[in-house]
Amino acid sequence: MSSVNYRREGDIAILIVDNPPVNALSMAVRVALLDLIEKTDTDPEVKGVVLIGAGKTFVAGADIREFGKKLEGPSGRAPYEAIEASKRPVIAALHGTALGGGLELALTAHYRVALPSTRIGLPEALVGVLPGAGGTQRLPRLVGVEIALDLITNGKHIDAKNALQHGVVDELVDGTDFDALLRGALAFARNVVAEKLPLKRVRDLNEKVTGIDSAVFAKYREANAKKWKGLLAPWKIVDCIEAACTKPWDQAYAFEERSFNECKDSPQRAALSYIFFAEREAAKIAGISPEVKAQPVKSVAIVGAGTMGGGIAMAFANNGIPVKQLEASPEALERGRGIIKQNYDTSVARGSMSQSKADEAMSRISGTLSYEEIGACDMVIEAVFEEMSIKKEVFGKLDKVMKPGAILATNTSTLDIDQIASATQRPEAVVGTHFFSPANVMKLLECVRGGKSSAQTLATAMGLAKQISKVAVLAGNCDGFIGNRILGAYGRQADFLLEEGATPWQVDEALKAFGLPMGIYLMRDMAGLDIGWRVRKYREQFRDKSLRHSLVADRICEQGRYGQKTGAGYYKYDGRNATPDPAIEQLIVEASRELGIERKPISDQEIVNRIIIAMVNEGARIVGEGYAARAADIDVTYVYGYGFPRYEGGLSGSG
Ligand code: 3H9
Repeated sequence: MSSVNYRREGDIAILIVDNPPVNALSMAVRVALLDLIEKTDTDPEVKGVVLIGAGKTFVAGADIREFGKKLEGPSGRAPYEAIEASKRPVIAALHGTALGGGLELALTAHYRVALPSTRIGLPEALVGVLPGAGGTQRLPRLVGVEIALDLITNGKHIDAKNALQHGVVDELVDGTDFDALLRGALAFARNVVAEKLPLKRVRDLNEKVTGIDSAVFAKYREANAKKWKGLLAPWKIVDCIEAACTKPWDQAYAFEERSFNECKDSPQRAALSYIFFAEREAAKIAGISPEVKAQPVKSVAIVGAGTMGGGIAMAFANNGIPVKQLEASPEALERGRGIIKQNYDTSVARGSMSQSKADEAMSRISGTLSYEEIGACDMVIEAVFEEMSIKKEVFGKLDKVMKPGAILATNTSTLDIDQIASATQRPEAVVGTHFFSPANVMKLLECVRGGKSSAQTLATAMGLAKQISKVAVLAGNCDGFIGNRILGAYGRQADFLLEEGATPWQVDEALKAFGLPMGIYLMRDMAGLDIGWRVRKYREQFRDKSLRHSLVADRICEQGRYGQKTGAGYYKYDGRNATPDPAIEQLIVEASRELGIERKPISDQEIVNRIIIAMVNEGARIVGEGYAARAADIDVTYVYGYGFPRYEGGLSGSG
C-alpha cells in the first residue's frame, strides 16, 4: 500500500497522505507525492488537486526518525517545490495538527482550508532544527515578521481561527472529521476551478517582508539571549527571517536550507530529537497490557493546603479539573487559598495569564474540613507533612471514605509507598504521584509504582500527566525514587568538592555555566536546609560508616542557618538576594582540616565532570536495579524535573 493514496472525484484529484500515526513526511511519502504531482500535472482530466491527511491529522512534520540517517531519494524540499510549481491548483485540507514540514507543505499549496479544531505551527526548534522547506520564508509573508519570529522561535501552535485571521488559512470548513473536511475542500477546489482563480503562491507576497528595520531583529535577539543560551536553532531562525526581509527569494531560500542542514547535523539536534522520543517512551508502562486504558480523572481532592498541595491544586484547576482541598482547620484552608490567590495575581500581573483565566481556575478550587466530602472524587492526592505516621493516619481515613475505584495517591518524595499503602485495605489503588516544586509550573510527574499498585491504577496515574499538561515517568519504590536518588548522588559529590577546595558559589556558578537553571546550594537554600537535616538525623542509624561522609551540611544547620527563610544558609540573604558568605568558607575550611583533607584549587570543568558522572552512575544503578524501566526515563526526569538542559539530551548525552 502506498503512503499517499490517490483517487478522483470528477475532475478533482485527491491525494491522501496515509502514514500513521501522524502522517509524517517520510522518504516514502516524498517519493509518492512527487509521482502523484507529476501525474496530476500531466493528466488532462485533472483540473484541481486536494491534498489531505488520512485519519485524524494532516502531516505533523518531517519524519524526525530520518534526521540522522543517510537516505537515497528525492531531497526533502522536492515535493514542496513540485506542489508550488504545479500547473493545477492545489488545495491543502487541514485537520488535526499541521506542524513543521506539514504546515510548510500546506504553505506551498495554492489555497488552504481547515477544520476549526486544527492547530498549526512550526515547532522545529523544539527538536533542534528550523523549518527547512521554506517555512521561515513563507510564514512571515503571511503573518508578518513579529508574529513569525514569536511562533517559529518558540515553536508555538495557533488555532485555525487565528490562522484564518492571519491569512494562513483561506477558509474554515464546518465539521469535525475527515469526511466533512474532504467535502468542504472538494467544494472549495471546484469553485477555484470554475472561477478560474489564480494559482496563488505565498512566496510572491512580499509586502510584509519589505522595509523591515534591522533593529527589529537586533532587539529580538537581545531580548531572548538569556533564554536561548546554549541553543543553536532559535538564533538561526532569526537569521533566516531576517534574510527573508533583506535578500531576494532564491538567496534567502538557499540560506534557509544551509541553516537547516547545520542544525540537522549538530549534536544538539540529535539530543533534542532523542528527548522528544524519550518523553513518549517514558509514558509507556513496562509490563502492563496495552488493553488497560487510563481512566480520565474528572475530579480530584488534595489533602493538605501547604505549598505543594496548593501548587498541585493549581495544576489541576489550570487544566479544567475541579479540586477539593482538605485541611484540618479553617485557618489552614484560608492560608492555603490566600497563597493560591497570590500566585494567580502574580501570573496576571506578569501577563502570563489573563484575569478571566485566573478567575476561572480559582473558581474550580474549593475547600473542606471533612473527609466525607471528598469521598466521591475520582482521585485523592495526599500532600501532608513528610512523616510516615501522619501519612498512614491520612491513608487510613481515606480508605474509609473514598469511593470504590478511586485512586489514592501520595505526593511523598522519599517515603516507602508500600508502607503507606499498608494503612489501607486497598493497596492496589495506592500509587505515588510525586510533583516537583512549584507544582503548577514544573512539567514532571514522577509516578511511583507500589508493590501492589494495580495496572489500572498505574495507567490512570500515568495518563493523568497528559490531562494536566505534564510529562510522566514511572519509578520503582526505592529510596528517593528516580529524581531524589540521583539528586542525593549529585549533592554528595558537590559536598566532597567543597571539602577538597571548592566553594558553594564556585560549584553553583560552574553548574549554571554548564546549563542548569540553578546550582545545588542556591537550590538547597531555597528549599530549606532543616528538612534534609531532619532526614539525615533519622538515617544516621542506618548509615554505612565505611563510606565517605561530608560534615558541611550538618555544621551549617547547627548554626541555625536553614537557608533563605532564615536569611542565611550556604549564602547570606538580603530578601531573596544571595551573596557569598566568608563565614561559610571558614566553616568549610575547618571541616576540611578536621577530616585531614588538603584543600587545592578545583577547576570548573572538574566540578561539572565529577557531578555529572556521579549522577550518571546513580542513574545506571537505578536502571540496573529495575527501579526505572529504561535509561531514557532518567533523562526525562532530569530534563523536566530539574531543568537539566534538553539540548544535552539529559544525563545520557552529558555523561
Ligand atoms: C520538520 O518538520 C522539519 C521540516 O521543516 C524539514 C523539511 C525539509 N516524526 O506525541 P504523540 C510519533 S521537524 C516521527 O504521542 P499526540 C511519536 O513518536 C518536525 N514520529 O501523539 C509517537 O510514536 P509512538 C516538526 C513522530 O497525539 C506517535 O507519533 N514537527 C513525529 O500527543 C504519536 O505521537 C514536530 O515537531 C514525527 N514528526 O501528539 C511535531 N511526530 O506511538 C512533533 C510524532 O511510537 N510531534 N511522532 O510513541 C508532535 O508535536 C506530536 O506528536 C503531535 C501528536 C502533536 C503531532
